[in-house]
Amino acid sequence: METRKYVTIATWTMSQEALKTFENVVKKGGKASDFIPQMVKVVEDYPFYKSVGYGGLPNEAGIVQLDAAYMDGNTLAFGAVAGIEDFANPILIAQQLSENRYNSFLIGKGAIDYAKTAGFTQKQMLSPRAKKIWENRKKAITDQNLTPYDGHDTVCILGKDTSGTIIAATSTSGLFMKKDGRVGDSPISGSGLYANSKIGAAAATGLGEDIMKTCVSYQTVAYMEDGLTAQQAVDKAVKKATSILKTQSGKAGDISVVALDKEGNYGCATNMEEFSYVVMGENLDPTVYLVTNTRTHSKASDQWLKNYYDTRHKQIE
Ligand code: SD4
Repeated sequence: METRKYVTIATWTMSQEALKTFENVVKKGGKASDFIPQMVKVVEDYPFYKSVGYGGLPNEAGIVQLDAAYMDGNTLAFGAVAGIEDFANPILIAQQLSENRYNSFLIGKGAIDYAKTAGFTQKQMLSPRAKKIWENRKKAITDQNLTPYDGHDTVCILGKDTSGTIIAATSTSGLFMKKDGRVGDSPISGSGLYANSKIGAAAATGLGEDIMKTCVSYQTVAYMEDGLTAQQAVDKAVKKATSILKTQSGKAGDISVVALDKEGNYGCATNMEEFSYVVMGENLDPTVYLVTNTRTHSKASDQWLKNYYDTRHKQIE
């Protein structure tokens, strides 16, 4: 039985504004292939999120290299870019590439040349704020002998529209202080995202190297195909990925996954202490929830949200 005619779920609180912006479009029967990339664009354009689009943190060499992907669950069309520099909205490039039968995933210079020829908006993506954070972090890594690889949040947005089309999209500046040319899971089908309108969709955020070892997005969709709901599937997939990694490699990085199924149920699971996600749908206003690695879900309080936004907008010394 169909639970919700339409539903959208996104990783991290940073997606809240994007979902709110398109709430009416979604309700009025907008197409997920239109509104999902536009929602991701809102997050890419927002300068205070240090892990996506403009304001995203640069790699070890001080260059912002972005990854993004788009998947259409009706046709399984898939497009992606990796390590793209100086373009405002990698998600729009990924979506256009998904229309290609061949050459639908481009990296580095090839992606840049394609985007230039296609006329996508060019932009210097290193914001003054991101540059400062990068400089401070570089110094802290040397002074305090810290591990450079933390502070990374990919925006993943999944949507089922009133026609039953399911779309998945991701966009990220990747792992903080990544090496030049490093690509994570976000633009990789089955790892960072997967969508099939006949079943459901899933998308992941966390340590790309570990997500790619477990293909957790595909695994989540496969569990839905076996008959599990979005929440049951995502719980099982995150648990399995974490346990395989711990057993076979000795450790598991952060993995958080959002999912929705064709009935319009949504789900989210994490192996982190706390992870935030945003949902919106039929009879469901845009709401931020917190999930824990013990599978409790609770609505984020006003105070929690205030602290979140205060931290994001804090002056960087
Ligand atoms: C990556 N998975 O490049 C991305 C980063 C991320 O939350 O999602 N962080 O590995």
